[in-house]
Amino acid sequence: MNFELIITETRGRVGLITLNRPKALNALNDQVMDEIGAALDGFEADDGIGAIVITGSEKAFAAGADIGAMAEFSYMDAYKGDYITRNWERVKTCRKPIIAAVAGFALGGGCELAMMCDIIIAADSARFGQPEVKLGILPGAGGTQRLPRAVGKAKAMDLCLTARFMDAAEAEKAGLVSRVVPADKLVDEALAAAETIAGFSLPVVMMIKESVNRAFESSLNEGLLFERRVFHSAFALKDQKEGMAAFVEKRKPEFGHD
Ligand code: CO8
Repeated sequence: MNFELIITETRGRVGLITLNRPKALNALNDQVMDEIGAALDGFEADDGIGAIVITGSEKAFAAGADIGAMAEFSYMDAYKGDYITRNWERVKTCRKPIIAAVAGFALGGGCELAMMCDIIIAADSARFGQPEVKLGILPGAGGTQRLPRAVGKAKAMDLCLTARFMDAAEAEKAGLVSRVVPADKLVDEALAAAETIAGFSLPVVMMIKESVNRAFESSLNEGLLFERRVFHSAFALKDQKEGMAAFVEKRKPEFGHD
């Protein structure tokens, strides 16, 4: 795959996407999002890939949607062009787990892109924020919806209404990120976590992702019912037989990913 604004690599069973628009602090324009979508298409179609990492640079995961590209938009440009859903939703629909490895700024659409992923691992340099209010707009890719689900109403309101940034320690305490690591270890730590995930049964990993996401879409009872159905279906997998046989035989399982 040839891209201009992202770099894609395969590391073992992990697909790595590095945003590569350094002069604009990885600002997310249509081309970047199209390229991320195409990279995800490729990784999803590849049976050799079990998990994906999206990262940016040391200075910025992404400093937001591209302000210059939006500045002269009319309402009809935004509405008719289906601004946001057209290519951003692809991240949400990816069925393989995605880890966001965040160093530096993750602001506006950058924070929202990270929140569309399944796990956020932050460098100690990471700074999260939804500063759209300063531009006369509001978050448009989930900031007012995913952030309160992650950190609660008080902190989400604080970030969206005051535009202040949250550092990595605060983000971890608030529950937005799963772990904080030294900046120079960020990508290695994220790749190691992704490789661990990719070593498990791929269908089970996908079922877990789907089930945890269900928790945000349904009542507890509906979610529990969904989990039960998916749990039962896991017994149709060869990987379940292998996983349990390996435990009983005190050996490492060799998952065949089906
Ligand atoms: N869009 C376009 N260019 C950007 C952006 C951006 N979001 N952020 C930074 N840049 C550019 C700057 O214009 C500058 O370019 P140039 O060198 O040509 O002047 C370059 O990146 C470096 O930036 P700075 O010189 O400003 O670097 P500093 O270290 O001084 O400051 C900051 C870094 C604090 C990150 C600062 O650049 C900043 O405040 N950036 C804007 C942050 C922001 O407001 N983000 C939200 C954008 S709006 C948004 O994301 C809405 C999402 C809605 C859904 C998306 C739908 C598609």
